[in-house]
Amino acid sequence: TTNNDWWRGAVIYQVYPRSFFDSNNDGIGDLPGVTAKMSYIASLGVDAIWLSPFFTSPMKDFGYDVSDYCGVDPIFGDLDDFDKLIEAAHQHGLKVMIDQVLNHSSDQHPWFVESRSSLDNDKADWYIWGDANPDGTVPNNWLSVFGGPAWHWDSRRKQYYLHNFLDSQPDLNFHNPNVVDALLDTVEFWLKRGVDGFRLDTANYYYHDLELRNNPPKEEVVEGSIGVRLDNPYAYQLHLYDKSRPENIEFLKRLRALLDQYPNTTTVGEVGCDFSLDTMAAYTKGNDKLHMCYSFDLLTHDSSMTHIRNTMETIEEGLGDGWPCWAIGNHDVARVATRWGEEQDAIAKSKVYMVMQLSLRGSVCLYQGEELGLPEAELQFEQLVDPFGINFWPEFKGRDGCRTPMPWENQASGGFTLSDSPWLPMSDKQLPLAVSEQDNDALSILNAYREFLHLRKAHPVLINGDIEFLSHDDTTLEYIRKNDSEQLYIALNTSAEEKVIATTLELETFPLPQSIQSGHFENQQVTLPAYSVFFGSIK
Ligand code: TEU
Ligand code: CA
Repeated sequence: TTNNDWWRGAVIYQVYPRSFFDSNNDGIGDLPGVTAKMSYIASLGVDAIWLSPFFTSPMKDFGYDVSDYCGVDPIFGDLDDFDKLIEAAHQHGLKVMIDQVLNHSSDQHPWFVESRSSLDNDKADWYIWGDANPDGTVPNNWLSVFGGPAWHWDSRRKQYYLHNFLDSQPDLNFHNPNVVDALLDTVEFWLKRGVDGFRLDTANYYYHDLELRNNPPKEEVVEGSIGVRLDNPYAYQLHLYDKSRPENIEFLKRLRALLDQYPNTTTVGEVGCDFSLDTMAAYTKGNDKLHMCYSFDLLTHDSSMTHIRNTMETIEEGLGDGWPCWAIGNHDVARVATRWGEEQDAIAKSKVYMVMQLSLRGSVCLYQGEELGLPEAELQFEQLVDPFGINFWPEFKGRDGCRTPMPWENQASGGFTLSDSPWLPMSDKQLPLAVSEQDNDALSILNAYREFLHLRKAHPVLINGDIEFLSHDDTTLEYIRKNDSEQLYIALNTSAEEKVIATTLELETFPLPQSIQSGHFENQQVTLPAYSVFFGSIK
């Protein structure tokens, strides 16, 4: 790989700034807090940071509702703090990617304030306005991801506007070229400021069907298939018209042309839809649209190796010269140690998934706290702040449980803040896993991450090698990574039982760090104790 494609196989550490480190003790993490912890991030051995939104925002969706795309919200600091963050990151050899929420703005954004003010202002069609039916009902059957119809009545214009998310997050009208120009200007603003790339929020939502056709019902509804809940009617529609429209391809090409003027920059698009693997392929093939995408396919409740193998094989078939990126956790889903773990063995099991994620083919997004094996925080209804969770309680407890502050130290405030009231409480379940507790424990999951990330760098086959799957059952998986200089055999066991796999390969044990439970090879048999992995060099 040349410097230009550092992103192929990069490990991207996602920082949720509100919950990372609070530098001024107001209870909310901020940009100087991220800068203060830069050497910790660098100590992990990751390549880049993805910063969740820090832009000016009324915070109805905690920053995913932007009211000034070129400003820093005072809660997080100012532009000067941002410049310092970039500088510190670059000094540590880390790239910085920021989160662009282009699909929708806040309803407080001046563009929307103007758009809603009359039927004939300059920005009248910068958002998606639709007339009521003669009986006053909404224009069509489109639904909001966060519950209820995707249309909200505006009494001044006497029209509905479209919002795929909260009604305080109106969708921008990408069919209007002025909107696209204005958004690309904001992207360029940050490129000029020295960012190395973007995570693109809801990258497949940008265009809607101009005819406003109804979405058809979905034939088969699968639990958690795209991170959408079965308790939400949204899951029962096939989303053919409200998002994932073909016009998006041309927009992504324009976006890419802009990025190509700034060498060594990259994008990772978030893709959430019913045909996410095809969409990821369509968006990344040809190296003229997005660099990478991630989907919700590994953010679901299905942790079986059957599902993982199917996902990987499907993407490998469709992707061509495109490049995938995998996330097994983020700020939208229950923490992976709880979602895929069993209370007792969560850490041992998480280490196996860590090795899996870092040895499959593709780049990796690693969500803050995953390296600590943090379980989902348990919150009471009264403690919730996520509107999505509040809407769907108690079937769905929302996204606050994966967003509680990072435990830096094992004490009441978690070393996150000196304030008595952090914006979300510290989780008692997480404090024993604080950074300070794990730092000096050679066998901790934190050190396992560091050691394995180091090993990954030392063996580029794990980054750029081809992948070939051998056998699997629901809890074991074998595969080979292969490039011109190295061939590695990998076997994983995510079950609590010992597993034995027979092989005809001639293997030489490839030593793994002590922090990772390792299997062994003898008489053409790979023995995998509970929650272990085995690596062999193929002779
Ligand atoms: O998420 C998009 C998205 O599809 C999620 O709403 C997802 O379905 C849900 O969170 C699963 O639990 C992005 C951001 O990652 C999310 O934080 C924002 O709330 C959302 O867009 C709106 O900007
Ligand atoms: Ca603060």
